Amino acid sequence: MNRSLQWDIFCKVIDNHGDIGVCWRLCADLASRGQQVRLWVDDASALSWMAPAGHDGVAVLPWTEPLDLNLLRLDSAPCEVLVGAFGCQVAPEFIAACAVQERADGSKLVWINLEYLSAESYVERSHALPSPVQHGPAAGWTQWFFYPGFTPATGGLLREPGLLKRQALFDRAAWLAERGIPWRGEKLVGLFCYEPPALATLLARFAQEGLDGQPVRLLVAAGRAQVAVQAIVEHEKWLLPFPGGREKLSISYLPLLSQADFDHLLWACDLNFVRGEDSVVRALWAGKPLVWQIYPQDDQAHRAKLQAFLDMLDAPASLRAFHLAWNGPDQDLQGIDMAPWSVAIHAARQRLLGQPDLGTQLLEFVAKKS
Ligand code: TRH
Repeated sequence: MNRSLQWDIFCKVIDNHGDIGVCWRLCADLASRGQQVRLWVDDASALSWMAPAGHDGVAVLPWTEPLDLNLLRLDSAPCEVLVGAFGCQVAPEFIAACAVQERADGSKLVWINLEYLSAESYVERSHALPSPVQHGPAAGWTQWFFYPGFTPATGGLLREPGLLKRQALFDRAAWLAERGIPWRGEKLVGLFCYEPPALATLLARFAQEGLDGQPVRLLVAAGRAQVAVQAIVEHEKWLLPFPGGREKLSISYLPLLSQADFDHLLWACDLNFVRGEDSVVRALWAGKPLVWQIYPQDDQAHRAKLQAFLDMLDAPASLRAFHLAWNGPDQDLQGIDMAPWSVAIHAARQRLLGQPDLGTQLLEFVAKKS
């Protein structure tokens, strides 16, 4: 059992839900292992649906500029681990307050820069490297880079204790009934995406062929995925070229789900389309064939990142081709080949389950550095 420490995690919401999604998951994971966590976030609005019940041991505090230090009882609960998520610049007034505290009682804090997830090789080289602080009130401290990743030489993936047990107890028919989703045994396909140019082709494919010769029920996540699908299917003539299309493809639009319930969606589906960095990891744990829409970057850096992910999966040719099309600018789409995709994801999941998870590794890392 790790000693209980006071963590302060800083998160800036850039866009979409990944920054707050990963930070919340980390906070809840740490708290469930007996840690005390303050999450400082500039926009906590998504937590109202992502984590409506909050979590014991996690306090969510507004990251205003300047930070309201009255919210902080450093005297009663000094920061012992400081985490800046995804390259954000931790509030300087917070660091100054910690420095005063450190001088007053001789306490030492561990400062972590939590980086984005990637399967690229630089991650192994960069993980756990120190960066000495040269200037300001924290001069002389060290920041440590902590890189999540897919190999034992990285910081690992978030996988909270109890995940596999919850998954084993999951009852898909009961969950669908609770959610009011009609289900007549169709193949269930989860759709969480941005606006892939090939989306119309995918919908047409399902309306023509279903999936693996069976009808499809598409479960569309709230937000951008829903808007993108509706923009296509609400065109009154869209089904005309597909005789019988209404029997082959049904669509259910989902409300915003809590993170726990978003997992249920991934576990319920036979095939998961996911996007960004948190849902792809959750889809890996779900263990069903998955297609990832990577978060696009202006400098095209996401292309190498996608290749590295496919290499990590040891993806069969059809899964690679489908990913390249789904993430590409064109409307073409290759075939869906469920059996080999399933084998690849299952093998990756088994391998990744054999590696220590991120929360465990972070606690060990901090214990060594404090
Ligand atoms: O929303 P995203 O596209 O987030 C992105 C990426 O992480 C990207 O790398 C990052 O730079 C950018 O944000 C700023 O996809 P992601 O990462 O899967 O995050 C979605 C979160 O939202 C995830 O924690 C699951 C959660 N979610 C729910 O809890 N319920 C829902 O109904 C939905 C649709 C999502």
